[in-house]
Amino acid sequence: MIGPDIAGIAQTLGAAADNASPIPQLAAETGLDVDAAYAVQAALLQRRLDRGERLVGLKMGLTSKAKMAQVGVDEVIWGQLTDVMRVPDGGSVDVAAFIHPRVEPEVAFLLDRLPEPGEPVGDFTDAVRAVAPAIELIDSRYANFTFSLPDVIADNTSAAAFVIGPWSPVPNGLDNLGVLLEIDGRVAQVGSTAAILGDPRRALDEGIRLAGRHGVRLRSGWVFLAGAATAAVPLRAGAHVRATVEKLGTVSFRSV
Ligand code: OOG
Ligand code: MG
Repeated sequence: MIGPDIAGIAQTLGAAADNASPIPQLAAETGLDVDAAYAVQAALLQRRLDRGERLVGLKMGLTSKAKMAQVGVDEVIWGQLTDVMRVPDGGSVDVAAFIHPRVEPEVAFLLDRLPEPGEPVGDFTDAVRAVAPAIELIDSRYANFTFSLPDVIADNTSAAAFVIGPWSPVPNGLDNLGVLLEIDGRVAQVGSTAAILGDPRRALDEGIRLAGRHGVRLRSGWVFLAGAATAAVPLRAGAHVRATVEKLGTVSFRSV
């Protein structure tokens, strides 16, 4: 049997992102399973590297029940972040570059000394140099923001842009910090880091394990997004978006 056309699907998804133009879901029709979907994601990343982008980190997706329920997919997934997706703290983003952008509050880790493949993360403070509040801007390339598990994996887990706040040393506990997302000064979501796999530190173990299955090894100096603690909120033009994580501070950007 001939398998799905990995390069062709990556091309379709890449063009949808470049043109901010939605496409129908494609996994069922093309017979894409989870492994093939990660192969599409790898091809999409290669397409970005070929045009000069740099791989700067890894993001986890669907590490909280709120997120799983919002999109109707209940498996932890991961995607890849490049330098052009990074928006400076306090910077601005043009919503016209996206199809139907949403924002979600996250916790970011700055990676330091990672274990060898197959080894567990020993001391978290060896593996992670610093932590920061973050905002992820997600933008599914599928119409109506609707997808299956392999669809969203192939689409680099809806990764579109991210903003990292000030880095702080790793605090004593990360497992029960209040999380707030505000739009134009109004509360849009409230939650706790406990929503992220019970403790966002667990997201790193999962990231190392799941990405390792597909030959992706996390690197010192990378940014790691542990996944949203709350559901995502649609982003319109002219909004001021701010996320606050207790003990870690705030991060913000504006949309135009
Ligand atoms: C998939 C990406 C999920 C998260 O933090 O849970 C994600 C999506 O919701 O489109 O980034
Ligand atoms: Mg996210």
